[in-house]
Amino acid sequence: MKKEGHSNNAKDEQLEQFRVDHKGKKMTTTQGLRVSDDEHSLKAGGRGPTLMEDFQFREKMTHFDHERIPERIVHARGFGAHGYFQVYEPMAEYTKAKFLQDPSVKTPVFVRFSTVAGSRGSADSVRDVRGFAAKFYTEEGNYDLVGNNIPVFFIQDAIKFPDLVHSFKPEPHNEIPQASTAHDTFWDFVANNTESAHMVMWAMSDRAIPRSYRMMEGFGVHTFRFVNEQGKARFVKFHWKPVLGVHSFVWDEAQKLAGRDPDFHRRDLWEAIEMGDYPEFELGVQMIEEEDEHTFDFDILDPTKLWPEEIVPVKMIGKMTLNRNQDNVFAETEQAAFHPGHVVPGIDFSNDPLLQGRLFSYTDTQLIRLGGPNFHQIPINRPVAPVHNNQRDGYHQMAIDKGQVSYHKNSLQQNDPHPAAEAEGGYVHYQEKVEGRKVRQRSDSFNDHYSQAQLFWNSMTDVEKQHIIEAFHFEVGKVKSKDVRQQVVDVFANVDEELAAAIAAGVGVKAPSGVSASKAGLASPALSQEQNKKKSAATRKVAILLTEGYDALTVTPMLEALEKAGAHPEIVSSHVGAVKSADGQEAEAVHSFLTSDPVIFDAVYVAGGKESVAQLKAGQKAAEFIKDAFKHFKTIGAATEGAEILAEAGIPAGTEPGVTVARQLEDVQASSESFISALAEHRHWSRQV
Ligand code: HDD
Repeated sequence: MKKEGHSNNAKDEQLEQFRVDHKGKKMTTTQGLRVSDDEHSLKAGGRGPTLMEDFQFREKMTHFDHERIPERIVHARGFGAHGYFQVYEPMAEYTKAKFLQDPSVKTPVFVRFSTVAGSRGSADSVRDVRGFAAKFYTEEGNYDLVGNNIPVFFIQDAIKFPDLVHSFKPEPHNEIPQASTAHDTFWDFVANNTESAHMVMWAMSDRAIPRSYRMMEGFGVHTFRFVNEQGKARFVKFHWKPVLGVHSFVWDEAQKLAGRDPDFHRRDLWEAIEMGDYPEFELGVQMIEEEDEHTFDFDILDPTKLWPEEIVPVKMIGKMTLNRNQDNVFAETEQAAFHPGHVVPGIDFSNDPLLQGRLFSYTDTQLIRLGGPNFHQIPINRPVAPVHNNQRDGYHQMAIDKGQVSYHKNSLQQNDPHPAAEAEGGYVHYQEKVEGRKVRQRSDSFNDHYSQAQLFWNSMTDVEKQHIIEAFHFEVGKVKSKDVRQQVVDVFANVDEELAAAIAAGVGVKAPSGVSASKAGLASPALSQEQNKKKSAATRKVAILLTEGYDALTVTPMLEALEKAGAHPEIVSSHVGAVKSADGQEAEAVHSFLTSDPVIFDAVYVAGGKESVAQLKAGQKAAEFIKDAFKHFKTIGAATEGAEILAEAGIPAGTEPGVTVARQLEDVQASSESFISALAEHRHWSRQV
């Protein structure tokens, strides 16, 4: 049975062959033998020892003992979803990639979002970079865009990747801390490998605590190449832009969420898809002509540099829609094997030394993680394009390759399978002319570590700057070595003196002196998420606080307004289950104050009704709920007696931004509309907390 939302595309049909539905079936062993009893091992007498003969026990236990595979060395914690991609218009002028030509074609995709540092069971809401890996199942083979939600990287050369990762993973002597860069070794790495300065600025910004996987950008990071049918190449960078806009948590909320709902992001993605709020991302490209390669004040091969959108505009070329949840997390998310080297004709690499190293690492890691060279045959990894070559055997071989011949060239099979000419879709690498001496070196053009870190800082609004400073205070404040803390401050003085002084003030070290003045003013407004905020209440979760005896007239108009805006109200009450209004209507509370928390909602509304409000006051939890939501700059509303809870929470209604109160019943309608407009603002930073 296909679930609603199944996309019925070529990949889905392929996966269907592997799906197993156990409903209504008899239990068997893995050999297909029917099982008569699955409760008792085979014993010599009811109290006697288990017999060696018990093949059923042995099989069940052995399988269980082998259920786990190694987690990913980075990006271990992740969650995937299926969907499709459609191009807006033919891209033939720039690339011959077939999936980028016909707007009527829906190319199946599987996307895996992830955190980077934490283990597979770590919390979703930690401060970290997010992975954004998309697999396009094109008719020319799989194309993987394996990116992050930050457009630059910490290092410039892949040979440093193991060092970087060792520094941010838990420290080896005591395996502390989990899923966090707030410790000595990471900041020691940063201070002594200053190419990381730019990415660290992003990692300390709100980008590293996204509200949802559905509300973050994605970037291919590296410079790739587009090549068209005529063989003309252009440099290209890839962007994913979320249709809902980019939104983040506040840090206190993110930390609380790690306890209240460590699965927040996967739950959010799963539920959005189940409810039909299909996440959408537009794909954009920035392109640079080959002849302009050296015309910028940064090297386009340097992965610690972005191309400011004001200089190289992003052309939106298509849209991805995620419309189907996976059936089995292990089979799909866990076994998905991405690789930046999975390309199709029309997409090629650049000499970015980080990308070049990645082209080795990804297959290598799958060999250990997925147990051998046939991981491409695992259902989620299979291309929808046919596979024919002379690769044979190996662990977990699923194909039954027929015939006598498994080599090339041959005469016994008329040279089949035979290579395809370029015109037949054979992949031909772009014939870039390269020459040089063999050297272990980095180009001098990679030496500027600070200009773009500064550009990022200059592009932030005051609130965003404040959040960055607070993030530094938290992270560097956790570093035990005073010497490392001082080094960090000294390094960031190269980015901005004010920033460095502000960091120093929070982490007990000296502010820098005698550092050269910062380059005045260069900014890229596109980098600020506040300045580019998309206002919408769609898909937001709103807690409606009420209990027995609530006034339904204060609830119905609000529920209608929220539904119209595409938001999702959920009732939080003193108990889970049916709640009766004063006039005998019934509402279903899906949460109690015990099972929920303000951090899982975007806004809170307190219903009116004498009896309900009196009970909420007596229970004390409602005022606490409101206080936290207020502290996290969220929209708060109340009607009639509900305003008493706001007063109890110490919120001066009517004067604070994002707080709407309907004093009279006749105001509820208008107040609901103001509530929706406030909700669309996402946060109310001008609030004094
Ligand atoms: Fe990587 C996984 C993204 C640099 C080596 N990487 C991995 C994933 C993402 C990225 C999203 C998770 C894929 C999934 O969901 O399964 N990695 C990036 C980006 C980078 C980057 C955007 C810089 C621009 N990575 C990078 C370097 C190396 C690696 C320089 C090594 C030379 N990455 C790996 C890996 C992983 C991986 C060890 C772990 C699991 C996997 O590949 O499949 O091979």
